[in-house]
Amino acid sequence: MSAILNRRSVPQHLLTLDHRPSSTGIVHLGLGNFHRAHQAVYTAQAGDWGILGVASRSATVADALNAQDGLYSVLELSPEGSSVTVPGVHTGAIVAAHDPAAVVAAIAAEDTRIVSLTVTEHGYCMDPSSHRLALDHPGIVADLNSPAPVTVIGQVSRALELRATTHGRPLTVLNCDNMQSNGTQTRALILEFLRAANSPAADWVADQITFPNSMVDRIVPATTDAYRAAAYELLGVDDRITVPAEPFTMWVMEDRFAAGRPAWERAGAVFTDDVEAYELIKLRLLNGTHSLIAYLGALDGRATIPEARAQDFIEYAAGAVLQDEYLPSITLPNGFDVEAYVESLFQRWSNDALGHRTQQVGTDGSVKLPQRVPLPALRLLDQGVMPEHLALTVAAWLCCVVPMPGFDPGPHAHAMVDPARDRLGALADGKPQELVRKACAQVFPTQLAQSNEFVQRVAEYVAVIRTDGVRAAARQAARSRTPHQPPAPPAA
Ligand code: CS2
Repeated sequence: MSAILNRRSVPQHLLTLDHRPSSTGIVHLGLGNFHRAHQAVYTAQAGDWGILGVASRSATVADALNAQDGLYSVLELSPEGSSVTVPGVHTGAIVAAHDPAAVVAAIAAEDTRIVSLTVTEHGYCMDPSSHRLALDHPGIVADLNSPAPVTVIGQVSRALELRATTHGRPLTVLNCDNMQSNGTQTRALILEFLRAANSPAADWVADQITFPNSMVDRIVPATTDAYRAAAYELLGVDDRITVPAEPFTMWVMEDRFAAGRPAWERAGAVFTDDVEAYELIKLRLLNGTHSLIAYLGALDGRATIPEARAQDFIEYAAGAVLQDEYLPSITLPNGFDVEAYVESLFQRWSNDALGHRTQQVGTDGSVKLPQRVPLPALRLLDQGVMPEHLALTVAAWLCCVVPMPGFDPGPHAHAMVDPARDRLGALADGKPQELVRKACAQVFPTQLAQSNEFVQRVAEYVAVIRTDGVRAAARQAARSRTPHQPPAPPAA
């Protein structure tokens, strides 16, 4: 049996932080692959800031991380080659579902200066129509009456309350999920929770706690045995929890930290007040287009994003949704080279050494698409233009996760996990028009769900995918496309 990765067996030259961190300044909720290939990598390069990792439910990563002395490897993969590093920045790991009170205590500890979050879009318990806290969410209902909260919003809120009533030290809550205005939204959700709980700490939180907005970016697939074997080749020891990642990485955030922060700029993080523009660029051009590639790809039998993107009809649809429908909805920061950015996106989606799966990007569409599709779609609808490829995105998603009777979307679509799958599945027996109308009402903000023309167009694409296949639907969208006209230059 080969040796396990730990402080004794790790090849020292691969360690980013060469000593065990002396204290825990950051409590991080969401110990998935993304955090471990992104924020943890930046933190390891930024000095002596330890991270306590909190897994939400599964003990797999937390147990392995503890057994490996807080170590794991990041396996960087590209067609040019592969390499591995070991950040070495975690001081331990716990599982929230096993011990919610320990999570509250860790966030409330005096030494904790930042609580950061990658709990995915559905970890925030938002009402899809209003984007406010879902006060009827069973977890929120329970947390409003319990000292051992089960939701992330409940855990952070109760911990802030505890800080307020004990040592009173400020803290930063840093959302690192793909949500628009992620810091501002988190602040609103936490204040809503505290006010609904009649907590006297609400005003203290509003004053003392900062919630910087941030944009995070790195493509990070799920770990498989093939990645573990590749990491073993480079490490010479076994790492049960290696994280595969692309070489590209980007992090842009507001510099509003109430109790200090690591020098993340040493690792290339950018601090700016103009985060919203970067968030929109990332959420729409990358994530929005990614969703379309994933759903079209899965319906076309493609296992990975690079295989999907290599199909001419998908490359065309990706270019169309990006150029005609997402890009015009964004005001670019001064000096931003959008052509180079778009070219780099297509290159990143072509990384076949990474093999990012369509199933992974297609997972959780009911909570990802509301962050990506509605505002750009409404903007065009207001101008009298039908956003054909956004309608196709929604139709392809529905065909993947709520296939109508007699339609088999294939194995990659079946493998997509979606919190709304069962709820929406009950709608599959009706006509496409009914299915789409009810599904949009459950998932999207009211304004989009009530756009009859949009709902009608999505339903048409659902019907075409079902009877003639995804390629026929993409051909129809290409024929109906309204290419974006850049605004005319002002008259001299
Ligand atoms: C993807 C993202 O799964 C998805 O929806 O679009 O996880 C994407 O890979 C990352 O945001 C890249 O930074």
